[in-house]
Amino acid sequence: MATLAPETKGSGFEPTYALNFVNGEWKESASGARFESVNPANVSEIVGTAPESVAADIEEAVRAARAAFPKWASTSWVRRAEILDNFAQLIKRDLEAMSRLITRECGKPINEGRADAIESLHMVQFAAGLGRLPIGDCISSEIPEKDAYIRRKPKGVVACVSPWNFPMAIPLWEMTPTLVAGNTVILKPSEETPICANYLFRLMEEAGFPKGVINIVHGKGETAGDALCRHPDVDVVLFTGSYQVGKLVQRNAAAEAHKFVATEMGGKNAVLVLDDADLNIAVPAGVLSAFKTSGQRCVTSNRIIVDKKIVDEYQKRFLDMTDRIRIGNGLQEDVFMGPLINKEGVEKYKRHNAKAIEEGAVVLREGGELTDGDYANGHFVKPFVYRMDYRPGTFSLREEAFSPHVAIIPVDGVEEAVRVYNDTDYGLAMAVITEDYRKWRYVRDHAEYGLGYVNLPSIGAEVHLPFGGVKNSGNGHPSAEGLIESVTHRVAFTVNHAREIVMAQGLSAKV
Ligand code: UN1
Repeated sequence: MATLAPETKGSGFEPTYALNFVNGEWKESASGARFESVNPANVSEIVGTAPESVAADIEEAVRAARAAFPKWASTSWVRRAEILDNFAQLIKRDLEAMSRLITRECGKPINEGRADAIESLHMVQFAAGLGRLPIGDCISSEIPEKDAYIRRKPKGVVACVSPWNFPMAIPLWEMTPTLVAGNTVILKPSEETPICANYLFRLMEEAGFPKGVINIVHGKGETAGDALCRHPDVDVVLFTGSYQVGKLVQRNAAAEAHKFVATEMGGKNAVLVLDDADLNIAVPAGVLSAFKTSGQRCVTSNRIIVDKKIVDEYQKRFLDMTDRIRIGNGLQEDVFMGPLINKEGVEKYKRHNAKAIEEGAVVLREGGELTDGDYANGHFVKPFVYRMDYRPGTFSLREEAFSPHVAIIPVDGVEEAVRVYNDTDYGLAMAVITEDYRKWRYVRDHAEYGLGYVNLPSIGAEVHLPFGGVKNSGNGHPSAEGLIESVTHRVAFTVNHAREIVMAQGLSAKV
């Protein structure tokens, strides 16, 4: 039975002992219960523990966020941005510690842990920069003496629900534009990565956010997350996670007319390798898209759609590169693929692999769990690679596996490549590999996605772009750069400078 190392027990300010942070105070949940967060590369290592929150904790957090809202909303954008800038400095100071914690808690290799921490830094810097940008527009009126403005106002109390695969960057995609715009937040982070979220809040407290402006409540999705998203005094829910849960959140939120929900959900993304592709780009683009984060990004490609003129050569080179992938504990620098997050992740991977075989996959690399030696204590699996001819309605070509599971699908020409790409209910990320500007333009205009790439993998978005998808991947309200639209109202405001009333549209002002 695993035990917590003595040096990791202690007060609320130790990174391994997460607490809720509500109204400027670190506290246990009302239930007093706690849960463990383990390292998926070695499940006998407890990364830390966190409170198991209940509805009473949510109630308190929403009340605190509501009470803090008026003062925060009337603080200037510049001042709010300065606090975010303090936060950015602290992230810089702690970058390496954050990177290692990310790797220990969610398993991704240290290079990816660092990328997550750097993406976190970039997000905070970007949000701080917004504080000195225009917050609206000045528009002329039909009547010369009238000035019309569009101004952005914060919406109020914003609930943020974040996943484990980017345990620092995604909470910050959600929270930082929200905060600079003058809203107050309550974060319910994934129960897989509470320690990363706790770390962020320790830094945010140090950065100097006033009490009640930032709140975190740990716990399970079905209890804490559900109570938070359903709370009638929450104005906005920002959700990143699975389609099934996102849909439920949207449905429940419809009970309140004022509540707005932005969802970022899954993807069944693809790399489209066209007949003129440079294979020196196409092969690594495929490998990175399929296997970075062990296939656990929502922008992971489970499909590589390859023109049949080059598919044999592509397949050979793709497999050669796949065979060079090192799998192991992500704290070792040369590891490319860490473990899956948990047992359920492994079960899902196996289910998808079995289904592909049942549907006629020609298996090229059989994948499977790694259980010997150092692998025995973690959720390690190998890449599963298969070739499959396209048939409409094929489960394994349409449903997200969230694991290193990838199909090579031969097609005939760019139009068929796009048709095959579009045959899924998702629409998040798409990459096309071609030297022909006419072809990528065709793909740009006919494929369904929120993030498109040419001669790149389907992963690796930067924070100064909107991040979101279409169809079942999201409800059209992207995160990161795109978030400000979801957390502000654009109000119309018109001022008359004349000494009489002159109406627009020729409307008579005579009484
Ligand atoms: C996710 O896929 O869950 O675009 C987030 C990327 C990262 C974020 C991915 N910047 O790959």
